[in-house]
Amino acid sequence: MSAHPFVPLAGYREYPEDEMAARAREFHAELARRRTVRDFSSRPVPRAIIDDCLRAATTAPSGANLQPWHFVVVGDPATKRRIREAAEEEERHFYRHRAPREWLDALAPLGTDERKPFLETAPWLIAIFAQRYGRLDDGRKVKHYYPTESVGLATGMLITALHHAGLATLTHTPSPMKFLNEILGRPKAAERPFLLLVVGYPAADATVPDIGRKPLAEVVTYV
Ligand code: IYR
Repeated sequence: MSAHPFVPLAGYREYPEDEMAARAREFHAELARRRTVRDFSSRPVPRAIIDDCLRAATTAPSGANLQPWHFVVVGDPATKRRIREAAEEEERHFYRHRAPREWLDALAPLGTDERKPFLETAPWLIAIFAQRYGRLDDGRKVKHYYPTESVGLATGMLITALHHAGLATLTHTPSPMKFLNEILGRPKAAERPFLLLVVGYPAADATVPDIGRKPLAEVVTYV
């Protein structure tokens, strides 16, 4: 591996403190409007917008900067249908047999069940894979570090970017998700499906559960 030169920190910007405070406040207000949506419109979303949001996601920090992620963006109706069918099969098993009572109770306020029509309705599904290792051009393996953490960070940035652009998302985690490797032709040993992000406009009559976020005092401790 060749050593990289160091260059000046050109992108960093410092703001006057009052401006910094306003930016922090406004950014929170924008993110606080984000809601996970389960009712999607079929209205198309231009691919260029998805690409820019993916560019934003791939700025995430990652272990040794190895960027251990792969995003499969699915717009093809036949592939979306296959994903829906496979996910619903897993979910049927989850809701009817696999989920313990305690888990079903925790999900009750969300009103979820085994039906996942949004997997066909929404214009885009983004299947996010975490790579345990990558490959050099000559085929040799390169071990990745902290792939799960890295992909979690990139996914958070992707959700933020999509929300900022004016799109709705649903973080969907059918379990197990190995069918995504099969359907999308991703290598099974190297890549683990991390989650399936449903992306589009909310349906005109979309509703969301009346649930909130824990207050800061409950989730933050200063020492
Ligand atoms: N994967 C199932 C169940 C589910 C689990 C959690 I944790 C959620 O926050 C929501 C749903 C489903 O998608 O219905």
